[in-house]
Amino acid sequence: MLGESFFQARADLGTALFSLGTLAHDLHAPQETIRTLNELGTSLREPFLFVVVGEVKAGKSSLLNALFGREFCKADVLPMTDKIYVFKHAEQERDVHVSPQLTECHRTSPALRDFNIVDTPGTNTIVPEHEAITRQFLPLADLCLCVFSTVNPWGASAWEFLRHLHKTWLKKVVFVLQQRDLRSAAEVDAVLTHMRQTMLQKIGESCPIFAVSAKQAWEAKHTEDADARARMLGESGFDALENHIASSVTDGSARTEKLGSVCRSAQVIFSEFKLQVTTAAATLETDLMKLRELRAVLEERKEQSFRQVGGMLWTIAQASERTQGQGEELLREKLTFAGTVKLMFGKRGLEKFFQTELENRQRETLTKIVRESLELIEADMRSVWKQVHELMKRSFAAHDLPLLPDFAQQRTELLNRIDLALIGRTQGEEFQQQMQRVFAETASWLRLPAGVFAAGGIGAVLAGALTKATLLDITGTIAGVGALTGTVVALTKRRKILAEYRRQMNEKREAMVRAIEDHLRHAVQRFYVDLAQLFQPIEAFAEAQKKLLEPSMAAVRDLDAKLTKCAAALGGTKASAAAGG
Ligand SMILES: Nc1nc2c(ncn2[C@@H]2O[C@H](COP(=O)(O)OP(=O)(O)O)[C@@H](O)[C@H]2O)c(=O)[nH]1
Ligand SMILES: [Mg+2]
Repeated sequence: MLGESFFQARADLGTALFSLGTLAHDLHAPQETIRTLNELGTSLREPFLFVVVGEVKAGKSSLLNALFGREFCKADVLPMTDKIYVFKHAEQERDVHVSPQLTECHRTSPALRDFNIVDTPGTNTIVPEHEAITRQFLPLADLCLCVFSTVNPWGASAWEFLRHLHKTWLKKVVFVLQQRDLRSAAEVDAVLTHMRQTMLQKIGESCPIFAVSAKQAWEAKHTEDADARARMLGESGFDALENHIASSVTDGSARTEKLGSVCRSAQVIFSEFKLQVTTAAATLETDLMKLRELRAVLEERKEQSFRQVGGMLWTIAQASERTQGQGEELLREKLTFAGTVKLMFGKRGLEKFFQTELENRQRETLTKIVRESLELIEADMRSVWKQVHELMKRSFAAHDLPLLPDFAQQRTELLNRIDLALIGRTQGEEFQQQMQRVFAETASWLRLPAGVFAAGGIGAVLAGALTKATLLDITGTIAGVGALTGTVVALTKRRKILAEYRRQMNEKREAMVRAIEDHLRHAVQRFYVDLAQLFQPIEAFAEAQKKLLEPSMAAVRDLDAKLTKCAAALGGTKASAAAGG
């Protein structure tokens, strides 16, 4: 096929441009970029333009038919002297009469997708209009085939036509001595020598010249046997002509340079996309890693908070055990014989004394411990917020790398929102609101009115309420113990009374510690869930983006290979499409 390697390179580049267009679309590239890509693609499809000139019956139409292996120009016994015919590709065959001198022949022949052909009437019959039109085509032409026949190679009109051609157009002219099969080799050589001389004399140029037989070439191209075909093509002189056309017009020409330039433009656009996609992917990877780190830090801090709660509970248990011991001591002292008798006879004095005395002691000790511990927990939680905020600032610091605009914008928005939330909570009211939320259940368990936290820290509020509640219902214990004494003989039962007091108090103390533990653990848990929720949107975003980016990453890899291959095939272009990345 004529210009095979050129068309292969062009097809490869076309495919690459198509993929690039798809990627541009996926990445929401600016309209301008998409338009540029479309234009690059369209410019690739521009067909070559071949113009054929020569005298009537020189064999111009036959030459064209043989070149493309298809009979789309009519080779006539009767010369077609009337018109210029432009052969173009179309889905439907028809002739469009543009003017009395010019007809556009729309043909379905696939070769015409890549080559537009201008078949001119003979230079010896040319009218001024024909010549004017022919001259219009020449500047656009990639090749001008000037055909002479071995039958009558002296055609003066052809030389006349060429003499008026601008030097620039002469560079595109290739001379073809047609119908070579009608003469002997020696005669053909003599004609060629003569033509070379005339060329220098008349037009002052030494254009390439080929002696061919379109008849033989046509037959060759319609021969099944490959060896015979090659031999016949050689004999017809066509292979030399076609090689020349391929190397000077299609492959080695300005057209190839144009492909190279389209390829370079595609590489520039691609390198921008590649940088954006790979930066986005790397950013996502880092973001996700930082988020995992953050989660690990939170997990660590949570463990720490739980340990703190454990310590606090131990202190509470210790203190209340101590107070209980003191109470027991007191009880033992008062359970003298007389005291026991008084108890047995129903006097409530002792009971009242115990109740006030022990409750006051318990309250004082517990309030202090609980308040201090809760203040520690609160400070700890506040410091968690601060730490997380610092970590966020460090981990997601802004960078100047080019990112996909949509991606960059969404990511920044999400990060800003987290930042705002973090600032809000590390200082002032929002933190208090969160504490209120976190301890909401504890508060309702203690029957505290809503909004009570606004007044001060959770320590003061909860500690006060904790001891007022029925946790250490000493009254109940004493009453129970009192009831017990009523039914027994005092002295012998003193030990039993003390034991019962101890049992009940232990039970209540344990229940209290357990209840406090439940609530504090719940609050800590909630605090961290709350905190983790803050990062959920950016995590979800990063995961979703990672999935979304996968096809683009694959496209980038594919395009990298495609464009590198194109650049290498077109030569002279920079070795790799990776230039930008
Ligand atoms: N023997 C022979 N005849 C040819 C060859 N090329 C063209 N002819 C004949 O020459 C005549 C004129 O050919 P045509 O292509 O119509 O010439 P045009 O007027 O220049 O387009 C036709 O009868 C062709 O069959 C060739 O290579 N060998
Ligand atoms: Mg013709």
